[in-house]
Amino acid sequence: MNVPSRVMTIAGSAAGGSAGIQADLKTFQELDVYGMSIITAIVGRHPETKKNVHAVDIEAIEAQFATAMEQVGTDGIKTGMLFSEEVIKTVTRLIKGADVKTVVVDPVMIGKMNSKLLEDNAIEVLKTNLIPLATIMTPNVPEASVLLDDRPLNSLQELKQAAVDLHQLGAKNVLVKGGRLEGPAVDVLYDGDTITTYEAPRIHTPNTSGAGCSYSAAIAANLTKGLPVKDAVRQAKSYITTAIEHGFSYTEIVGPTYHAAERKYGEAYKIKIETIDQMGE
Ligand code: PXL
Repeated sequence: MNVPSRVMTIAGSAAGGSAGIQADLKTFQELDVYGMSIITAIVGRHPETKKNVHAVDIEAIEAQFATAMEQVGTDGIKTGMLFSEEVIKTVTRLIKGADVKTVVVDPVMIGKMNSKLLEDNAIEVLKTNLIPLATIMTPNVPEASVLLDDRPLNSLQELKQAAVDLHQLGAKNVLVKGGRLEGPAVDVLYDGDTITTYEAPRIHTPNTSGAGCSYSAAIAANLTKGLPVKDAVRQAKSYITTAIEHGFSYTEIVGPTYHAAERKYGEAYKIKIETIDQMGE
């Protein structure tokens, strides 16, 4: 029997189903990989206490990981919300012990609804411990800026420089996602050798909750299928752009991307790709 490749997400639970673990698992299913989840924190705002991030203890994280590895094993790991220094150290240790080929690190820091998903004192261990294990890291503009000591990033040229500089942290590939800038949504990949840009048209919609999670989950899925990094990113960018185009909301609150969009409507977006050897427009 032909079995799908296996991908594990180590991330937070987003109760509304648009982001975090839930977005990752929906993406994995759409891309026909076998998904597993290790929950690092539970995000959901209590109506009275207003508490939004509920910790999961280290023993429970280790237990989930051990169970998934024993029952299934994995071809790739994607990390999302890790919240604390202690969780990052644990996850780093677990990944190191797992001997896995594909590691996608999405350095999640702040949610769309402004939830704080990473403690300030955890940024340093993220940089020094976990990022060096990454096959690819996938910061958005605010995350890239924080990882570069609050460097302002306002142009494509600055994103290219950011990708090159972030590569020093030790990830094999750096994808800086430019969706938060104006104009078309251009992402920059640096592999230590060449810069590749991926351009999709800007889609004007408020319903992009979980887009970053789903994009990096799609990259992880594609890598475990054996696609080279550049193709894995291109196909993931197309997948997420189609999902964003068909995003929707059930309430007044910002809604999810539509994970099934590409399956239903086909690959709608031909992503424009340019590769250059060195910095330059
Ligand atoms: O979209 C970032 C994100 C990641 N992970 C979890 C989240 C969110 C946003 O709310 O809740 C668990």
